[in-house]
Amino acid sequence: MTQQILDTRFRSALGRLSEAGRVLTYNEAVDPHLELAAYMKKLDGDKLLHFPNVKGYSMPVIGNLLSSKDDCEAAFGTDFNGIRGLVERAIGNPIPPQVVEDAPVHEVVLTTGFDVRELIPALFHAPTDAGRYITAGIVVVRDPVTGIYNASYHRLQLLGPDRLGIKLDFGRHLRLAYERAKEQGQSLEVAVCLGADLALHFTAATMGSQMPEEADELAVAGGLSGRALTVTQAKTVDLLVPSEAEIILEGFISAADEEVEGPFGEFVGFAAPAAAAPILKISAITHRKKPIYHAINGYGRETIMLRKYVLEASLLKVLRSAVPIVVDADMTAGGLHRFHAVVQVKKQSRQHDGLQRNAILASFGALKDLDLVIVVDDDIDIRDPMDVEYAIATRMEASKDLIKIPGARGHEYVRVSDGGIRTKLGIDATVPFEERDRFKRVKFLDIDVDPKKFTNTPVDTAS
Ligand SMILES: Cc1cc2nc3c(=O)[nH]c(=O)nc-3n(C[C@H](O)[C@H](O)[C@H](O)COP(=O)(O)O)c2cc1C
Ligand SMILES: [Mn+2]
Repeated sequence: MTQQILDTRFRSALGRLSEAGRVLTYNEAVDPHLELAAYMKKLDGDKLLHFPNVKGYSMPVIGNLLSSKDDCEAAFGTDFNGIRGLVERAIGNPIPPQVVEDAPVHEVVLTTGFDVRELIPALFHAPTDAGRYITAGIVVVRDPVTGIYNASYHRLQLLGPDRLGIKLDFGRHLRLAYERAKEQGQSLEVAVCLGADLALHFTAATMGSQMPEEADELAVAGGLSGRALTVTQAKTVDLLVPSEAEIILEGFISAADEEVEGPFGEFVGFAAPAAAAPILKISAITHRKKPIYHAINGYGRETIMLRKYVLEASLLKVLRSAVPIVVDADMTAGGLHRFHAVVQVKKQSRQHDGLQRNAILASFGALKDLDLVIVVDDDIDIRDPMDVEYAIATRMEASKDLIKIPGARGHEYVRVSDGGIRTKLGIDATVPFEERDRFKRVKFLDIDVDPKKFTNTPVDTAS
């Protein structure tokens, strides 16, 4: 287990991204109405985008913060294997937050006369959306029954100067806390944190068996980075909030108040329909003197990248103990880092034949939302989709190598499924151990290419 301590604070991460050349700044004026999010979509999956000049607002906006492997590695200051290791240790080794008095997020405190729509450059993301949304807000709450702190992302539609529509899916811990408060006849105090420690961004995106209800997500964030998250008492609600966040919206969700929210384009690529949603009433806005606003496109790479390494770490933890020939796994981009996995195995004897299929079954057991698992041998580059397809083209025989598991449960947002019920598919693209030689790929000389030695001199076709 890694003992590494990382400085995952938001501004430290931004500094590392700049140093690594991972920031693209757009200095011209940009419209938060559709234009900014369109740039994020066009340039998705690569560098962090920085917009210092947002029309109508003084706050700079950043987008695509963690939308690529290179950005995640630069932001965390360790490679993706390191990130997976940190995630793995986090839940079992929580570090309670440390309460501090000196909180940059309280440099400016507004409790009256504010209008969130004028202060925050929340984007109008896509033309089919219902309005402007805060999308990278981490909602921190203390469960009214258990007293345990929870952190989760929830999109927030701007509905008035101090009114936000909040999307609370069933099965979420925040939903549970809200229902419990409702039963007690009380409203639920919350704090929406923007631009917090990246460790908190990761834990807030983690759910299900990877983040059980008993887990205090502020402490798990500390466990992830290896250092306590610093927190401070909020101004108008009885909650501890990350002291170094960029912006915090304090408020409460009242059981009596509902309004229509949506449609909004979600991670699966479709727009969720309009529906009644609870209202978050803002009681205070606090922020740094010069806050940086973070935006995430619902249908964009960052939404799904926030979970990629968490899911891979969970998958590998199960697979390595259940099926030790498993070497590595990748949750692919095309499968939204959630629905498809490529699993790499290393067979070392005839007795290992068949275990690749056990790995398929164990994968489906490990991650509920997985719908497709492709198993390949250790000479296939699982992070190169062409190489994975090569394995399918040359090593998979459809009459024998497709494993179908009908009627299993996946993600309810996948519209082709029946409310989440779907046939899961395993593809065995491995070679039987004894036949490996027959499938060996031709190797060429591993030569160093010096681009300077190549010119555009045309082929002489005259003589
Ligand atoms: C960018 C982003 C936006 C999200 N938006 C919502 C949302 O609007 N409503 C919701 O219920 N879950 C949303 N989620 C999912 C939850 O935040 C996520 O599943 C979280 O881990 C749930 O936490 P919990 O296990 O404490 O319930 C979003 C996740 C991300 C990464
Ligand atoms: Mn939780």
